[in-house]
Amino acid sequence: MAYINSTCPHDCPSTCALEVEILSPGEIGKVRGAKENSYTAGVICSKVARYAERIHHPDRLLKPLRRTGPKGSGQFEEISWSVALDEVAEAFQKAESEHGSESIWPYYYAGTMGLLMRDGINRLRHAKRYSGYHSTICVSLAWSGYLAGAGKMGGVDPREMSESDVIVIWGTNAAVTQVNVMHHALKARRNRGAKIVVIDTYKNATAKQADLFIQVKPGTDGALACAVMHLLFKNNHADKDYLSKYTKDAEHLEDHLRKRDPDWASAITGVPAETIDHFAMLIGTTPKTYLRLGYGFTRQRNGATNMHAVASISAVAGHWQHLGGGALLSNSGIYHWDKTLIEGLDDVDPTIRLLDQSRIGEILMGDKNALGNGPPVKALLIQNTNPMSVAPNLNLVKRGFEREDLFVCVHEQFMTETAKMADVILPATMFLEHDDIYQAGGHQHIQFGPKAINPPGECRSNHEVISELAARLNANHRGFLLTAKEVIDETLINSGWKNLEALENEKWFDVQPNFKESHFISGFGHPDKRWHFSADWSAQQSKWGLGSNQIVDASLVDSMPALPDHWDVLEASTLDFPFRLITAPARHFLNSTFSEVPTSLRREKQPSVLINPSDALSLRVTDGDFVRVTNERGELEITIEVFSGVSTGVLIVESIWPNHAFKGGLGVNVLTGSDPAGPVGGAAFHDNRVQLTPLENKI
Ligand SMILES: Nc1nc2c(c(=O)[nH]1)N[C@H]1C(S)=C(S)[C@@H](COP(=O)(O)OP(=O)(O)OC[C@H]3O[C@@H](n4cnc5c(=O)[nH]c(N)nc54)[C@H](O)[C@@H]3O)O[C@H]1N2
Ligand SMILES: Nc1nc2c(c(=O)[nH]1)N[C@H]1C(S)=C(S)[C@@H](COP(=O)(O)OP(=O)(O)OC[C@H]3O[C@@H](n4cnc5c(=O)[nH]c(N)nc54)[C@H](O)[C@@H]3O)O[C@H]1N2
Ligand code: SF4
Ligand SMILES: [Mo]
Repeated sequence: MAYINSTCPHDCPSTCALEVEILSPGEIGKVRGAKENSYTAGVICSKVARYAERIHHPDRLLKPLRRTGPKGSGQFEEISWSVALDEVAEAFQKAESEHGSESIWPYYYAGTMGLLMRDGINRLRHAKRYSGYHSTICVSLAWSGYLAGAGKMGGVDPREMSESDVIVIWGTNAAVTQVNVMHHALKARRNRGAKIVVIDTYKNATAKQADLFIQVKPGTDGALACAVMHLLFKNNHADKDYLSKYTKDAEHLEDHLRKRDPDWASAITGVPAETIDHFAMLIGTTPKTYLRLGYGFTRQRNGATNMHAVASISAVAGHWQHLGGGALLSNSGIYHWDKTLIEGLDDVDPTIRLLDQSRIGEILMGDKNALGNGPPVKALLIQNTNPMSVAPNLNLVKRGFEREDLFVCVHEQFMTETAKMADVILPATMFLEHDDIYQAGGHQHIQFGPKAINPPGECRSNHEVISELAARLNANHRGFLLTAKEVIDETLINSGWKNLEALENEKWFDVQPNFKESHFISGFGHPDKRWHFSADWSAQQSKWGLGSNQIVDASLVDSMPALPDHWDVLEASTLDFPFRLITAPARHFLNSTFSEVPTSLRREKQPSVLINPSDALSLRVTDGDFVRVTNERGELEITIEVFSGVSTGVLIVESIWPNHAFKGGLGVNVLTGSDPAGPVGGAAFHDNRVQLTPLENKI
């Protein structure tokens, strides 16, 4: 059978190079990882290996639908594409004429990471002066912290792990969320005896494979990093030559860290001082230490400062200079894209307001501050995201979506929780049914994903929908008139890459910058080319295009410590809410995607909360018991799973299960908060205080 080359479109740093078996013009068979791709190396996750189950799922949306019952009732009737698009355009024109163009909010995220299908919605937004979208649900805490130090989003080639002697997997459950990291790390252990260190809040699937597992209390990585750097200085493992040549404020840092010793950090992190000593000695004596930095540890209210502190370790030790040494959070800054055609960047009006993605609840509920004191949001166009499940403060989000005066159009592959709240639903293609181009966050390839089969029913791609809406809304831009392939080809050329034909022939472009650049030997990204130990947090605000005080309170940003530290702004436990809850990902779901796939559902079994045995004992609960988890924002009924790999006082819920899996009709995000964290906003999904009470009826 014929295999075609493609790319996994999902929101995962691995962006795997795929080979997909095509059985007929409308059917796929097996999906496997491309062996020849040096990062994918033939390894993909099990969810995508059985993609046939998702793409040929009997519940795919196949026709446009119009709501007939009350909002959220799930009552819809089929309509034609032209009627559906007319109705959407009419609703947008009405909102615009009554409340101004900013009352329409295109809302999207990374359900597909294809540059055209994901970001093309911005072309419509710019052409029509619709409200802008400040993206904070995933990377803003991590990136702002890293950028404050490095000045550029890039780092050491992940394939260089094969040269590393110590690999530190910091705050990412890589075995679950980006399996290829584990593949490369385990290979280094096999081939050269590299040690794998995992730093996490519980003994997750990644920690189980570690040589050294350091279990921290949630939100305390900044303290751990400070003590490690304290010891590097004290043990003469700080590289003084490197510090003077490549960094700024090293003396201040050394001075500032004098009091931040292992005992100080131990009290904050819960990690024994001897373990901190051992870890600092290990990396202090191992030049080839590779920090693979994750997103998980930054989903805390102090996440940006923690990222900056942790990433500073590589600079203090001078690890960056060595093959196999240094750090990687994301490579997204290495691609010099010119996205003018995709996003309509030649038509930007900087006076148009930005709205915070994570505060969709407040925004829909008319919170003046969240609306930037502008007009209410009267219409939403939603692509590639499922906020009625994944957004924080979900009770508020639901109330917002229930507003009778809000018009909602959702372009989707399935009848998601968000689609159920829509007035008009449009059926969307999947990645093998449209052309798109991809860049990787966790490696360095540019890849193409061609249209390989015909879409089922009447599904249309995001690019088609945006272009057809543009025609009805009199939005003008060349990008609306081109085919997907034409936009991709021109974008490649305008960005200085070879064209699409070359990409198809070569399968992928490996665009890893050379050693000197990846290791910042030719300088970091700041104008002075140095690593900054003293973070300029308000500069991050302007870098992210935020006007003063618009998204994050200026006083919060002013209170951020410049030098690495433990910033004490966590949602600390109280007598009423004695537990700290982390809402981590599950292996067989990807955010809310795949929760419609039977095998994924079967393997995840049921939503459950992991609890330490001694906490279970004192609450008199045991495996399989039903409990209620509550906090100031909401409550959830869920099953108990006793697990000694969780610390006392900490609870873990793995996954974003669908809302309907819970008795109250809403999922885990009823417990998470949407208050914007510094410096640029961001949801602290793993920073929640909660109470847990046993329920009478066991299941
Ligand atoms: N199977 C699967 N894969 C996925 C996803 C999924 O949902 N499922 N999601 C995708 C997406 S959108 C993203 S952004 C990436 C995210 O992938 P990751 O970078 O792995 O981020 P998270 O999944 O949020 O990280 C969860 C881990 O962070 C730990 N953690 C939480 N708080 C702290 C802390 O304060 N300190 C430390 N050291 N650890 C902490 C949790 O215990 C948990 O093990 O994964 C992608 N891949
Ligand atoms: N409690 C908790 N909540 C979290 C997190 C957490 O760790 N804990 N993680 C957060 C993170 S990191 C992220 S990134 C967000 C992610 O949240 P989302 O971006 O909402 O991701 P998904 O839930 O996977 O939803 C993506 C949707 O896009 C649709 N889709 C896919 N491809 C296409 C396409 O080509 N066209 C159209 N029109 N639709 C498409 C899919 O069918 C799916 O319903 O969730 C966040 N929410
Ligand atoms: S590991 Fe990530 S990129 Fe690779 S196939 Fe799975 S979801 Fe896609
Ligand atoms: Mo994410």
